[in-house]
Amino acid sequence: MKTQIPHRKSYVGLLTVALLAIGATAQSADRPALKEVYKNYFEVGMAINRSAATGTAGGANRNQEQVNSDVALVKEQFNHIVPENDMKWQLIHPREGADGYNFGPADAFVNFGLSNKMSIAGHTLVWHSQTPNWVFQGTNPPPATANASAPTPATANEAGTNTPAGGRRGRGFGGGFTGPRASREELLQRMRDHIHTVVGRYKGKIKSWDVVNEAIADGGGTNILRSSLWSEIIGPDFIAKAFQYAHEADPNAILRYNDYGLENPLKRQKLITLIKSLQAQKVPVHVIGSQAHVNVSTTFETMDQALTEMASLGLPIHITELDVNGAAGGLRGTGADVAANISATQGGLVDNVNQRLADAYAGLFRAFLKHRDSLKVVTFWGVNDAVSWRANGKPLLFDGNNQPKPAFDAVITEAKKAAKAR
Ligand code: 9MR
Repeated sequence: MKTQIPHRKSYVGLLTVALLAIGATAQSADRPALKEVYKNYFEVGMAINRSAATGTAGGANRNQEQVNSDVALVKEQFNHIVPENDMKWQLIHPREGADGYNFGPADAFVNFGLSNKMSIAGHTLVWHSQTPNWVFQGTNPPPATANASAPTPATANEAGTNTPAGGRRGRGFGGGFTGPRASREELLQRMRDHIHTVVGRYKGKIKSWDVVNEAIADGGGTNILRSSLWSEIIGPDFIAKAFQYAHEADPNAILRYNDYGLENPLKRQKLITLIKSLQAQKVPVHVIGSQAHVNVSTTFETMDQALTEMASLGLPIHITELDVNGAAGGLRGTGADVAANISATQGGLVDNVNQRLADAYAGLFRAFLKHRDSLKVVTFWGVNDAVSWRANGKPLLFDGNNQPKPAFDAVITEAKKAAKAR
């Protein structure tokens, strides 16, 4: 027996080493990293959820082993991160007042980025969605001209164009907000306090901020801005004010206007009108953030055209929320609304989804590379299909086991082709 013990020990030891080696191979293999192959062109980022940023299971139905694997993949492949949810007003500032903030998860996110030497984007300061009711509630009955009695602007979204759940004012208002509204001054003061506190806290750490998110009305029509409590209470200059406050809070931060559906020429035209008007007013808007929640039918030509027109504004561009919906129900559009997401991920996956996804990603990255002079960051909206907001559309480069899909190889190949052509 005595002789068997060391033998067994060394056998176990060997087995452990072997398993570790296999584990390491399965995790990282010899595959290239996106951040490496694109390093001469642009940063490659991803939206990280709370589980991965804190390294703890809990959210997104991932167990601890899966979270560890997600974290390893993030570190292996990306050099830029954005928080998927934890800096949204509802989460970082759920209650009124100086002690109404919840900085824990956001701090963990920033520390993750800093300790892994990633550049960090913040998301998002002013949005029609995910903003608590108290923000818009009046403490005093406001002057009649500035709020509740204002006529409904003709900018309300048309049915089916991205109308948020809970009415045209957007998700996150609980649908039950009926009391007096804040006055313009009151709301501007809350916006300023929020922006100064959040941007100020991460000054010098967060490099770029989504200052205003999704303010443009969908589709064609004459209305540039969507109707929201921000636009109704403050007026259209809520956008300029938000940028001004963010610039005051951190003069070195790169300030982005962020929106989706800019592959649609009609919506893109509205973006161009909006940005030109902000530029004419010398508003400190520094980057166009184009979300790019696209689908497998989106071509090189479509993205090339979108980037060409956006670049004409003279600002750098960041692709901020890239994913390619592979669900049949998603072929109709490039919207980003959570309420519309159910239908966008119905109907099963398109035929040959892996090949179609790879082809679409190849075309998109060819366009990104063509516009490398304007494009500074490309950020995927999630690390893998399992944690994606659009999981049913299997829209990312890695599957739920963090294995690369053919689309990953296609994206790597485009970088290698570009390097050869230099
Ligand atoms: O991916 C995000 C999802 O987890 C949230 O439930 C949802 C609502 O906050 O927001 C998703 O991210 C959105 C992003 O913040 C803004 N652009 C559209 C994205 C997809 O809906």
